[in-house]
Amino acid sequence: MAAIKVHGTPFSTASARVLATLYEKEVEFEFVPVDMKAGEHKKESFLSINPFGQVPGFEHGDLKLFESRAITKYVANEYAEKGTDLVCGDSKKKAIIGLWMEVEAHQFDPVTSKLTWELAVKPMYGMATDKAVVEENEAKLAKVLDVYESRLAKSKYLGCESFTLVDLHHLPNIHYLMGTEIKKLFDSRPHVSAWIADITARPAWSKVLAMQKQQ
Ligand SMILES: N[C@@H](CCC(=O)N[C@@H](CS)C(=O)NCC(=O)O)C(=O)O
Repeated sequence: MAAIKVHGTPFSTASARVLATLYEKEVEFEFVPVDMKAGEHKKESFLSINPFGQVPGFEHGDLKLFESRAITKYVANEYAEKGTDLVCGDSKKKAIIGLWMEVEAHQFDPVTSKLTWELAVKPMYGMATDKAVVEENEAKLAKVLDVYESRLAKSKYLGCESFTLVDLHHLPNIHYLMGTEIKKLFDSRPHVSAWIADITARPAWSKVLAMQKQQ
């Protein structure tokens, strides 16, 4: 069986999503660091994997993929029998999981990515945070989290009663935002707060954080 290669950096939220999935599925892979500061992701060798010049890139034999959520779905299905079942249930349950994956991608990710950029990434590079962008997206996130609070009051995890890709996809942005003033939005919602404590304690996620520390 051909080896899996993940091209990226564990600090990138999209790369971290793929790494967490591989660790959950207990699938071996080779990590190929991409030096984004040196612009390696815009060079021809990387563009042959992701023509948009963004990490992560993924290779499994002659299969080349990009877009983190497409990669995590491939890994979860290809290795269905290994590690954690990340897609649980019959087709109706899978439809609900699909729905919440769309919610993460279209409601949660756009606002949390902006907040992560403004509050976690920009300060690391000595750049000034745009307070207006924070205010606007904080208000949007509060509304999204109200929906999550009500969903999590009825279901232990967002997709179904067990941990799935839906929950995993949230981990990277939550990780960054828990170190910022946005933490208060999560902490003030008891079911959201318990869900975050649960999903961030997963051993697979700790392995991604350990990769960040090694870089
Ligand atoms: N939707 C893409 C987003 C990929 C993405 O935005 N990657 C960022 C790092 S998290 C990147 O490569 N940024 C550099 C750039 O856009 O030039 C995915 O989920 O894979």
